[in-house]
Parts: sequence; C-alpha cells; structure tokens
Amino acid sequence: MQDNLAQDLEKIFTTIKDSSLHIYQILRNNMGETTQSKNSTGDLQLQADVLADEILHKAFKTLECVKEICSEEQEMSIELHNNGIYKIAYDPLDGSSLMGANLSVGSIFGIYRGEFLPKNLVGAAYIVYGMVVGVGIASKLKEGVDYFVFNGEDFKLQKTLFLKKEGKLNAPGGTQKYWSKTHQDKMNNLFQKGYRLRYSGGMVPDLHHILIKGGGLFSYPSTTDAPKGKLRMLFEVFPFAFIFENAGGGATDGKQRLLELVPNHLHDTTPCFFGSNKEIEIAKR
Ligand code: AFP
Repeated sequence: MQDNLAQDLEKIFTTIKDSSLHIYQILRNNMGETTQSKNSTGDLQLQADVLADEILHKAFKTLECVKEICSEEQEMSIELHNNGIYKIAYDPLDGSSLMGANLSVGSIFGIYRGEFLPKNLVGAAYIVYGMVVGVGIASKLKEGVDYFVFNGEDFKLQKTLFLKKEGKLNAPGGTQKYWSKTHQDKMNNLFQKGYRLRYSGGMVPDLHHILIKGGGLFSYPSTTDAPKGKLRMLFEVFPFAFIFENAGGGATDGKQRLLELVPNHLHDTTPCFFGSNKEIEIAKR
C-alpha cells in the first residue's frame, strides 16, 4: 500500500475525533456501570471501557492503512488489514475509576509505523472528556500539539500547545506511602519552590492541564507497591512522551528518555516523568 504519511495521519486523527463523540455519548448514558468481565491485567472492566474499546476497534477497521491494533483492554494485538502500514496502540478509556465522581477521563493513542517500538512513533493523540470534548494531536510532521475542541458542530483548532522552559504545576502520582526517599525529596523540593499540587488521578486531564498551562511536572515513579510503575508503555507512556517532546518538553523514566525504552511485553509498565525541560532535569537528578 502506498505510504502517504500526511494523508494517512489525517484519516486516523479524523477517525479518533469522530469516535470521541460516540464514546462521550456512552459516558453520559452508562456512567459508572460495571460488568462481571475482567480485562487482560485482571482489572474489573467497567461497561464504558468495554464499549469504548468496541467503538474504536470498529472505527479503525474502516481504515485500510491500519495493519494492527493493540488495546489496553485486550490481552493480544489484533490484525485488521494485511496490507496496512500503521499499528495503533490505545487505551480506550483511561481513568474509568474516576467516572463515579464525575471527573474528567480520557483516551490515549500511539500511532506506530512498523513494530510497537517508540522509535516507530509517527503520531499520538489524546481525547479528554470533560465539560467539552477536547482532542490533542501530535504528528512527526509538525511541531507542537494541536488542541481541538468540539463546539457542537465540529472540531475547531483552539490552540497549538507548546511548553515553556518551566512551569508551576506538580502532579505527583502513586501512593505517597510507597514513594522512595529520593522521590519524596524531589516532590518536597518542588513544593518548597512554590509549585501548585494539581492531581486528579486521571493521566489524560492531568497531563493536558500541564500542556494547557505551558509547563510543570507529572510523575508516576517506581514505588514499593509498583516497582516498575503503573502506567503502560505502549498505550499511555510512549504516546504522551511523544506528545510532550513534540510540545518542546521532555519525558524520562528518571534516567533516560522514555522514547528509548524497549518493551518486552505489550502490557509492560515503566516509571515515568513528563514535563517542561527544567522540571525534567530535576526529575533526572
Ligand atoms: P484507572 O484507569 O484505574 O482509573 O487508573 C487511572 C490511571 O491509570 C491513570 O489515569 C492515572 O494517572 C493513574 O492511574 C493514577 O494512579 P494512582 O491513583 O495510583 O495515582
């Protein structure tokens, strides 16, 4: 199949925008419902998770250029078109445990040309379901993160987001009781400098908040209860690492660039820090 990256990404991003409206409808109809089924890592699946995954699977199947998909809700990846070029890894509904509280949740997408390796990422996107539906899009062909908002008729480009050198927000994930002393000191250091605590427990709104405000740090470190971190490389960490670097910031596991990591398994996790460059330097210390 002819590889025309700009056109193919346009089709994939349009499909993500269209799907966001169907998923938003489900969130409004099925708030907080659970099913008996469990996902591949044993989490109880909420009705909305299952339905969001089905919507995206069907939507990506309409694109000949998509070879394979890998969903956080499925154990294995699924082949869609033998002659396809791109592989899409996605978390159909991230933060579903926050739905009962009516807090914002999101979807996350990584678009790989070739194997599911960070060096093959050609684009990434997130959907944030809040008081409006917002879609952030990053492409290998363009700097910045294009942020679109649905205005009731169509998606309007609201702003192209870039990170400044430093920010004022600190979003420290994970159970503090299980943080290492080093991590505890890093977080205290930021708060002593006057950083504001902004953490909802939803990766998508928490990271979008830092992008919209132009800077800060989000962390989900290695903890004694989750030594390899909690967030998954393929569908959560690599897409947002791509997005933050596209916005002029950085993304590290505390030692190296997240986009240099190599997963051994589709559902591998990693400690992760995303932010503007000054905060990433602090995270690496
Ligand atoms: P759920 O999908 O179970 O709600 O978890 C959300 C999440 O994967 C991610 O969105 C958050 O950043 C992270 O977990 C929050 O984890 P902690 O509650 O341990 O900080």
